[in-house]
Amino acid sequence: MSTARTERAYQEAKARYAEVGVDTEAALSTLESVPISLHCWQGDDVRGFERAGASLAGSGIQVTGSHPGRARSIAELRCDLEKALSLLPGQHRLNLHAMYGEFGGRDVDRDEISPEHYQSWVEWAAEHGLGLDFNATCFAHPKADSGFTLSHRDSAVRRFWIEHVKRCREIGAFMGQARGSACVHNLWIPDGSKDISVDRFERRAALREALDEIYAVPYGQGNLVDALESKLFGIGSESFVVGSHEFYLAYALQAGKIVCLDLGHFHPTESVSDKLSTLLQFFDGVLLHVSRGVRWDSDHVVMTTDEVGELMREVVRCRALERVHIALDFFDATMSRVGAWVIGARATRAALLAALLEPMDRLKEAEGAGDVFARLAWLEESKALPMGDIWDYFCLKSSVPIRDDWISEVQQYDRMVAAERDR
Ligand code: RNT
Ligand code: ZN
Repeated sequence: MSTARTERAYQEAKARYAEVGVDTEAALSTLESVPISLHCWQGDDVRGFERAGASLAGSGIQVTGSHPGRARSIAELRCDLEKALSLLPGQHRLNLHAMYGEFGGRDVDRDEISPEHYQSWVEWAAEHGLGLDFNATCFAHPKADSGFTLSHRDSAVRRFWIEHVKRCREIGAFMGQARGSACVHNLWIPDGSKDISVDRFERRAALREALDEIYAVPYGQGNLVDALESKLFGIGSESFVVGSHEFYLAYALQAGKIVCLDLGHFHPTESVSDKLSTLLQFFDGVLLHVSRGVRWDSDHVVMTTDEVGELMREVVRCRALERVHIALDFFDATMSRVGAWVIGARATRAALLAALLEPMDRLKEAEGAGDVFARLAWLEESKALPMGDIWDYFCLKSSVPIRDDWISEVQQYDRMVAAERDR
């Protein structure tokens, strides 16, 4: 697709949108500035770079596939991220898990990590203009093998994980300060049981107490935002999950924290997008883990599904772009890992563009007048607007490949990486 054709198509599309009261220039400048947090763990199948070598056993999350080319070192992961970023329009952040520190071949246990282990990530992020987000890693560790961490019945195990998360918050605040942009520290724990539990109250009381201790250390909101991620069930926690949605909702509200909504962590018929307009009444912000669950919390690569579309429309309709932190969360080892990042991040941003291009004035007018027919008609008509031409132009202006040009770039990189890494 030539530059001239892309520009011509954009001008026509812009005029078409103007007819329905949508300013495409304004939409594009907003789209450019909204950061999407890229999850580092898609690059290496959630393994991390600790010396002991992590296994996900007992963690309730599962990576499947054996596509060649997994990143085996920080250098390889950065190289893959750079490739992905070169194909992605708009601003990004990098979302790190604690197990991705630079430990220099030493055994640094989770309760011993400190900011120095993440210094090189801060430098790399600065070089690429990325903000940083962070996550405690309360899984893939012998002390998590029982399926319990912060709510473990043994206080020594609880203490270990409390220390880990406290350190993670310190590291997050360090990253936020260093990058001049608040770091979102998200806490997800696998705690729960496969079968029916009779001490739900005790486990939740233990979690509550652990969280109180963890959050007792204050960090300025400008440096650190604390988020809590609930789950409905996991492998090995089918019957009981300590950190349920209600638990964190109540905890976060009284403690001044925010909650993380992962698209794969609710009943399949439950609408996650509908929760936004409620949460935004009571909380400063919301963290989104944009994911795609297929029958369960399978963490498939994100596509522009109806669900993602509806979620982004709600973010825009709630005028909450400043308060909603958009992060990706999926892991798929059946295909090019760089390709998976690019599909997911482009799909998320394309869904956001579609939301920003919604003929809002027409819709509001119809709704305000009680004209439910016109509202529905406009919702349908908006689907036929030429969004693809606006997206192509956005890619052009962002100096990333237009249309399908990025597919062959990924394939070429993938072949090179596979040849190098899996000999
Ligand atoms: C697990 C949660 C969590 C993880 C990452 C690796 O069910 O979704 O966000 O995917 O922390
Ligand atoms: Zn998640």
